[in-house]
Amino acid sequence: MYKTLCSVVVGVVLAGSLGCAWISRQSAPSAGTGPVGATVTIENGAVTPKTVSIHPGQLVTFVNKDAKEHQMFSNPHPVHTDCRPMNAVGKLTPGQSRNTALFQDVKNCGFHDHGDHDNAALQGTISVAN
Ligand SMILES: [Cu+2]
Repeated sequence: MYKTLCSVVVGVVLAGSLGCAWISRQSAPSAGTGPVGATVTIENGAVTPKTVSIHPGQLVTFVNKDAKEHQMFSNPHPVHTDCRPMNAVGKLTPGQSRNTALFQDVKNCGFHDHGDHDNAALQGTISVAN
């Protein structure tokens, strides 16, 4: 259908190729560039995986499959200022899940459970890279 449309556009307008390029870009499916870059699961008192990799413009989903509440925030404790998109997760009751905000800066973002901030099993890193 788009091919037919493009032929018409090329026949009528000298700049038809530009129009066709625009149309194919609009109709192309997104290929692995959706907003959800990774998922971190909290289960049996630990985060899995400990490190996830995403691209700028993506977010991470945190899922609490543990039996207790967890409060997931950016490092460093207690100010949580390194990677503010991380702080959108916050408190997760058992069974709850929430997304971070979109990460834009290329950097490594450490996170921890604010209620158990020295527990290495509840610490991890979101690697944001192009
Ligand atoms: Cu904290």
